[in-house]
Amino acid sequence: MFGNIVHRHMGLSVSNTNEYFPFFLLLVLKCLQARYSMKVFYTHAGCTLVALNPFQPIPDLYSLDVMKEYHCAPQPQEFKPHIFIVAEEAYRNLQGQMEPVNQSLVVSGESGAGKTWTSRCLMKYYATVAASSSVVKSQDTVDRIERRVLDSNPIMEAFGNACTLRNNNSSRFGKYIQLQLDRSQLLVGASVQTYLLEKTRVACQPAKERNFHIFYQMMKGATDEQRKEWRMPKDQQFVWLPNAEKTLEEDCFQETLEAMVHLGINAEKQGQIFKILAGILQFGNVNFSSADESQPCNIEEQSKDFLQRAAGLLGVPVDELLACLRVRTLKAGKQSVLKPCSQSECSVRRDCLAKLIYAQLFEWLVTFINNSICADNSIWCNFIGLLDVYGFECFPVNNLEQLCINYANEKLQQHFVAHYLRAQQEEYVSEGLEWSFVKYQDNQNCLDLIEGSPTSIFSLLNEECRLNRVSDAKKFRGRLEKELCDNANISWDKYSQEAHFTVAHYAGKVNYQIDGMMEKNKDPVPRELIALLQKSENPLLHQIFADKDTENAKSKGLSKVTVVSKFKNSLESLMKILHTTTPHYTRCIKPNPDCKPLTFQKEEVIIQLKACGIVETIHISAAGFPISQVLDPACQRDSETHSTLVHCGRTKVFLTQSMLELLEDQRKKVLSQKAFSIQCCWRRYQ
Ligand code: AD9
Ligand code: MG
Repeated sequence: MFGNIVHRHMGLSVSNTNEYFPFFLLLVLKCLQARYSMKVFYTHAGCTLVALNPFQPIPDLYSLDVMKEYHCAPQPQEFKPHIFIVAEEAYRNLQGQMEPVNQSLVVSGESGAGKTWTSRCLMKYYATVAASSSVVKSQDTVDRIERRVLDSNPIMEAFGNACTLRNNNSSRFGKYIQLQLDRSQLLVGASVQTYLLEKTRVACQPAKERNFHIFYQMMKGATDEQRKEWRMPKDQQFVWLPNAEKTLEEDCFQETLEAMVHLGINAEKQGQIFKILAGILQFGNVNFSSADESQPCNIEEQSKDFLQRAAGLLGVPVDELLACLRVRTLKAGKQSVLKPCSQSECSVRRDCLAKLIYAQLFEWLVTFINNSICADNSIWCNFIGLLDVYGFECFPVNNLEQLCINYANEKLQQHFVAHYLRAQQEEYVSEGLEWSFVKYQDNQNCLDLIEGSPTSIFSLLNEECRLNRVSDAKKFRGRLEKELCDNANISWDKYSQEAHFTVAHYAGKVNYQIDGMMEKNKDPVPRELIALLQKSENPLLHQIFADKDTENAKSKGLSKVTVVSKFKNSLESLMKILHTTTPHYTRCIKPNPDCKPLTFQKEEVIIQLKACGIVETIHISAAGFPISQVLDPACQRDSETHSTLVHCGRTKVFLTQSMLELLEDQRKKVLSQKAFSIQCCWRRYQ
């Protein structure tokens, strides 16, 4: 849509477009604002779809009828821009091909922009248009695979989303879900891959933010009987349950429970899950005290009841639980030495236990969901992948969690740059087309800074962890300054003594606090804690930890690999998968920072448009040739043959969007004439 405006009405030639960037940016902004005021939330921008968040439900925008309309249209592209066009395009790309390329729908945007909402819409779309009607009729709805795939959402959001300063339903984990389709294009299953859950939130909620939704759902939705069983009286204040008075749509326990039933988590398993969660919650009210930090400490008197309840709920002996929290076991050869912990060490161990249990429970849930929805390999042949990760974040205080989240967003941006902005233009050049390169913001330098080798923020963090010494944040700042001073994307406030650093991300500058970063990266798990949980009488907790080897550091799921190394590897695997698929990009834009309905703040939007390279995308689409077809070798010739609408490259012919539309019109005319003459012939012979 923007491409056409630029090309048709601006009369700009390919060579002079770079100079007009600021002007185009304003043009795009004005256009989006005008559309937003008319409640038009989707706009095509080159190869991407821009989705503006209305921050209020829009009746009928995603109804069954609308889905059908887009699905049944011969040319959905001719309809109003909509997320269903993207969905349909990916779906049709798999149709009728001998060896179709799997598809990926990459949804990006900053926190609160609407990625998770969009992913849910896409899942509903496929669950509707790709549903097998015969299955619908013959089976109970609970058994239907489409239902189960959709039901994975409320569960994963209950356990993995939380209310933050940026978004009441903020995803605190990344998710790539592959919708599996059979030969007849029917949805037969799905598999979910998750990325780095922000588990620190269990034990530490930033000011004005909340813990994961599931805890509030339990607190608000439990029956009196459950409350008793879970030791959660209505008037109990839990330290790890701040801002419980906030009413959120997401606090819907019943929906989570129903989804669990649909996925096969029976009442007994549910009971075990909620006891574990209730046990975690009790930990928050357990405090330790000592005369001074150097002295061994003990549990505070008023905390004893909470510890007792936690032990009961987790099914472990209370004295052993207390011993694990208070005393460290040091291995010296074959001998073990017991060392009492200081007050702060005890609190760290308490938090570590809570985080460990929660993260492993989340992992168990994801595995359970996968077992319930994943189709057998022999049944499915292609997939459509939906990527929904946590969006770019900048809070008053940012630490390793934000560094990882923003790094993931840098990787996605790099995928877009590499796949579209760079690859497309390089292809024009290699095909011998006359092309003046459209400049774009490449974020490679920022990625080198974060993950590059030999020296980067990640490598220095890992080195610090390997040295296994007490980390000093100020010294680490000094190391970063010395080792990374050549990279323009990192800076420091020279006048501040604080241990911090600032990274200039593609989406904006973020100031990171170094304090605590090294410890979070190490993420040490004392083996006594695992040994304790293995003794649990809660069958689920016992099962979760049964195969965790306490002696071998590289045991399953609890390896000594640092957090950033693990995250980097998992994102690299994701990128490899994405590179094998045909990507479709949707850019969600947050029109105001306060999540107010139908409020468009130009300053907010322009920053996001600039950051994601939307103008460059439009330029390349408008001035370039979004459609290319491989030439028959017999017709190959010099690249001299070109017009403004068609260019013949060395091996491909390139068409502009307008040329394609022209050809499509011609094709339709010819086809309708043929249909007419066939009809005439038919009548003559009748
Ligand atoms: V985060 O990176 O996980 O913190 P997201 O996922 O980008 O973020 P989300 O999808 O959760 O944001 O959207 C934020 C809120 O905007 C939702 O809870 C809805 O209340 C609202 N929203 C988003 N998209 C739409 C929409 N198309 N129609 C109506 C919407 N409301
Ligand atoms: Mg989200």
